[in-house]
This record gives sequence, structure tokens and C-alpha cells, in this order.
Amino acid sequence: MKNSRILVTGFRPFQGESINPSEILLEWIKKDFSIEHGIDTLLLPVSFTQGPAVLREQLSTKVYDVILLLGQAGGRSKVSLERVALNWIETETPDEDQQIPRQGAIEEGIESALFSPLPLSEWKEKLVKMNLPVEVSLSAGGYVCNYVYFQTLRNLQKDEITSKTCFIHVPYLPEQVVDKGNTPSMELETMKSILRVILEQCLGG
Ligand code: PCA
Repeated sequence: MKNSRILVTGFRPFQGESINPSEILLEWIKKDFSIEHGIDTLLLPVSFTQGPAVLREQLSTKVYDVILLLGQAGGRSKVSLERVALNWIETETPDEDQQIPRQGAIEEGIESALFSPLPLSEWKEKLVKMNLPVEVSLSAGGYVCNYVYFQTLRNLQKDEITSKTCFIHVPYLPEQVVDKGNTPSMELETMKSILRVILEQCLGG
């Protein structure tokens, strides 16, 4: 993947949080990586209609080799490399437009899940050897992240575009869990170390 064109996306804060670690990571990538390596960044609304639409608009202007979608998965203790996007939505949490979509398949009559084409196991092995807390996850949940992930993989499939996509969920930051009992969290520096390695892999390093 030498000289890859890369897009990284993150999400705005949601569900009463004042920050979303994926937005903070996006700011860091913008500052430290984007000029030297030509990485594009895009912040998405936590909206079932607007999230995929904003991303689709960006993808209509430029073809990327790699698209890394970042989001927060509160309650997890490791950075999760999401192997699959489920063709399913199931949530009781309204999005930022106050919409709760009906439970069920995102698109009838096609696969129940779409898989990331990126080498997630290789990335995990490399990161675990460096003592960094990473796992491969088999569910991106039933909310906006999974929806955006599924729609992105599906649109690329329909448009026969070869961009390689994966979703990466990150835990809460320590400042988000002070009032949340024993909920796990992760230091921003650890998340950055993990993403740095993944970006280097994507850039052909
Ligand atoms: N996480 C949510 C949506 C936005 C975000 O950062 C999710 O996991 O669906």
C-alpha cells in the first residue's frame, strides 16, 4: 500500500458526552500526519441519515486506497478492530436527530454481514507484540457506527470501488469515566500509539 491515499473519519460527541475520543484523535491526525502524508480527515455527525451521507459526499470527490472509520465504544477496554459490519440495526438510543430507526436489516436480500478487507489479524499481532491493548472484534454494535460501516462497505461494493475500509472503535478516555464507576478507559497516548502503527501500515511502512 505504498503512497496510499487515506481518509480517516471520526464522530462528534453523543449521548450526553462532551467529547468523543475519535474526534480528538482526528484533530491529532490532522495536526501531525495529514500534511506530511496527505491523509484526509472528516468528522461525521452521529446521525443515521447524515453520517453516511456526509461520508458518501466525500467519497464522491476522491478515491481512497484506505478508509479508516473511528468511533467511541464506551465500556470496552481495548481498541477494537472491527472485522464485520452487520446488516442489522438494533438500538434504543436516539441519534443526534432524535431518530431511532426500526430494528431490522439495513438492506433486505443481501449478505447478513460484510467483512473488512484489511489485514486486521496482522495488525493485531504486531500491536500485541508491542504490548498495546488491541483486539479484533466481531461486532461494531447496532447503532450509528455499524450503520455507517455497513453502508460504506456496501456502497464500495455496489460502485465497484476497491478502497479498503475498516472500523476502529476506541474506549472512553479517563476523563469520561470519572463518574462511571468501574467503566474501563484508555489514555489518549495509548490510542495514538496504536493508530500511529496502523497508519504506518496503511502508508506502506
Ligand atoms: N460511537 C457510536 C456512534 C458514534 C460513536 O463514536 C457507535 O458505536 O455506534
